[in-house]
Amino acid sequence: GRGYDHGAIDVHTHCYLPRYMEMLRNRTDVPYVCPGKSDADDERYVILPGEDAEDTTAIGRPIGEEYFDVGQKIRYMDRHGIDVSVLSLANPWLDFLPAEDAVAMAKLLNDDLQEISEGSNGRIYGFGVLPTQDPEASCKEIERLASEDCSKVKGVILGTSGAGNGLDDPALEQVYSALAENDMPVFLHPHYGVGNSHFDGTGHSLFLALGFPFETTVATSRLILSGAFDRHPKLRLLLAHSGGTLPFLAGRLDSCVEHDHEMCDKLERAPSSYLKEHFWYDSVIYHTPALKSVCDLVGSDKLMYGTDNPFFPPKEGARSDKEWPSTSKNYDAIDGMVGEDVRNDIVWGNASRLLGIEPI
Ligand code: 5CU
Repeated sequence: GRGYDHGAIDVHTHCYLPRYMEMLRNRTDVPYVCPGKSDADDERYVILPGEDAEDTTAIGRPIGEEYFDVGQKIRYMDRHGIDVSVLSLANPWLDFLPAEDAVAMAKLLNDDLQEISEGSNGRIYGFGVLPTQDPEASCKEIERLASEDCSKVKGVILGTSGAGNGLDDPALEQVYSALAENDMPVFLHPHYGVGNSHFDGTGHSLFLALGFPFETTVATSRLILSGAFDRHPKLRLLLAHSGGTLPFLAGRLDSCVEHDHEMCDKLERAPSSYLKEHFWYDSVIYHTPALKSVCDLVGSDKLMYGTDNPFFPPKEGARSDKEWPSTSKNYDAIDGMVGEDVRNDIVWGNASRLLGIEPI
């Protein structure tokens, strides 16, 4: 053990629920799942732009039980000192479905999540999924998720596309009202990348290292600049990957808005003040200096533990009993933070307070 008061609450941990996997197996466009080369090989998951290009020899990536089996998730949690996981569907959620299909699928998946959590002895909670293509249906689903029937669903995961036009789309105003009124935090997560044309020849490394956090940075900045938090003072978001580049760029964002004729009078406050009040940040950044920069900007009560499991498995494979280096690296980064209270808050306390999760 690393000497924390509790095992961790992992707020950034994904699962493609069995029902979602079935849907992926029945598709032939990205995202889809296809059989491996032989019966002994894992199926392959084609998820990211370009992964199915004709000139690649390795289509997609192997996808095994670690992506969809909750038993595997619990084994991984036990191996890595994680008491509680707040499961979310991974990207690209329901973005690619026609609205009608997304509405039906969201309900079913959210019910699956509730059922899995109920049978988990307090080890699993969930972030639900919304059919964002249909804002009105999303509002209804938010109300349902806030009811006793879905008590284990503690918030929702959102991508950056919204109803197709980004998060500052006026069509989403009703969704933000519903989220705020129902006290439902949003876990904001990238999928599409920003600046992708600059990443050729680097595999997925720069797309994931830079394109993902750039996407979160742009989507969050646009949301703030749209005045959403002046209109919805109770809206709260948890940002993936420690807020992209925002903890570093917050001062520049403030200064550029202040000096812009079009923007300077539009917001009630400087953009960085919304970053302090309305946002929480996961720790999936692998580096103490980056965690310190989040805490310096917003305070250590806004940072919480995450792993990104089952992405970034060990080289030996996801189902070896070895510790995952990507997971230990995140713990190491937290262990570099000064103060026992601070470390305990990051690993357990902050998520427990935001999401109302009790010790097991
Ligand atoms: O490795 C990847 O592609 C990913 C992904 O798609 N989603 C995620 O959350 N992390 C890594």
